[in-house]
Amino acid sequence: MKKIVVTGALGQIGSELVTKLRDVYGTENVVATDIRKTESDVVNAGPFEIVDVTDAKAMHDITKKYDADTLIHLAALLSATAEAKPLLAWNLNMGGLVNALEVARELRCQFFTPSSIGAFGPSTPKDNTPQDTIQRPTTMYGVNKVAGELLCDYYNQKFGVDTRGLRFPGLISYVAPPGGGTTDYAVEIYYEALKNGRYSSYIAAGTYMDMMYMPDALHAIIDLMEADESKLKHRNAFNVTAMSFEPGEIATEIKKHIPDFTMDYNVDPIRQAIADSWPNSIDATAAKEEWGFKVQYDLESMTKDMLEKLNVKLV
Ligand code: AKB
Repeated sequence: MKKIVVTGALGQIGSELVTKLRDVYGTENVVATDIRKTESDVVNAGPFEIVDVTDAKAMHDITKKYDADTLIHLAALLSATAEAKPLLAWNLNMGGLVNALEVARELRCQFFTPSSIGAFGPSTPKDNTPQDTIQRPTTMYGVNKVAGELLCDYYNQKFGVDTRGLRFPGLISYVAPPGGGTTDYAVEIYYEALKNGRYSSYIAAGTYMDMMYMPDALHAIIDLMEADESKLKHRNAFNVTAMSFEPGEIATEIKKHIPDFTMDYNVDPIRQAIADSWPNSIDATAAKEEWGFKVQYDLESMTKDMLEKLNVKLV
């Protein structure tokens, strides 16, 4: 049985991944860590420790204390926040990652950290973006993600650490709201549709980005971590996606459930520029071939589920 430490456990992915991992591997075998504490199941329903990922010793001590063999490193700033605070992003995203990799090296842990579609840039082919292609991002977040992919490759090649990672698209979930991302509009729109019947999109009409529903993202992390290592050629940076849409298309889908829903646009130039530098849609063939990546949800089934679950949550 795995013994797993998760950093950034109260963030958008961690809030659901910890619960899922506890279901699969047993509550006592999944240690959630974050820089803060909240009244939530992640904190109250199993082992939880406060850890600042820029504190290498603290991360090492907690991983050792629980005798963990797996480290899932999620703590990071997302794209829009990183663009507003580039130096903080460099220090947290890169400093945290190198500390986590050092712990994995010293304590011989299997390692996972997410990359992103943000690892691509304006000179990357925009449609059906290949697995192996040009990566010259123009955002601090993208610079962190490319450097992170390379650093994880380095720790594998140089020290034999079993590092694995996914280039996630925008993740959509009804559990924990995202914070500071460019794709967050595709989460906010569901909340606003249910609460106010309208939404003002900060992303312009016609801007396509890849997205995935959180249950598929959680499956993908576990499937990749369980995959036969000998089959992984792209171990740290698999393109994964479930759908690609622009704001008008998600609005049309929501209207099928809430006929009076309306959307207008109030474009945020900073987040729009980030979105414009990312692919329209990426190719996930390598993930399918090397470890059997698959998804359950498309825009239609995700929208139905999101609205049902959020409706229950918001009453
Ligand atoms: C963001 O928008 O910053 C993230 C991502 C695509 O990495 N959701």
